[in-house]
Amino acid sequence: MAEVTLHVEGMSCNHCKMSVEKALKGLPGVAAATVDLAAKTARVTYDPAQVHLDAMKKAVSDAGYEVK
Ligand SMILES: [Cu+2]
Repeated sequence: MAEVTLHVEGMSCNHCKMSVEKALKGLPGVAAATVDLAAKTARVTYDPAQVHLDAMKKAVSDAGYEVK
């Protein structure tokens, strides 16, 4: 398992936090996703053999937020 911290723009409330976490956790290969609203980050634990950063960025942007 690998871990990455994404910088996510556009999150303002707990609903946003849930949306981003849900979007990331919905990807095959993502084991855990934890958003820190104040820090505007999402910490993702994932299997690099199954999922790549591009897919995470796309999932977050599809949910309406932006990975910087
Ligand atoms: Cu919100």
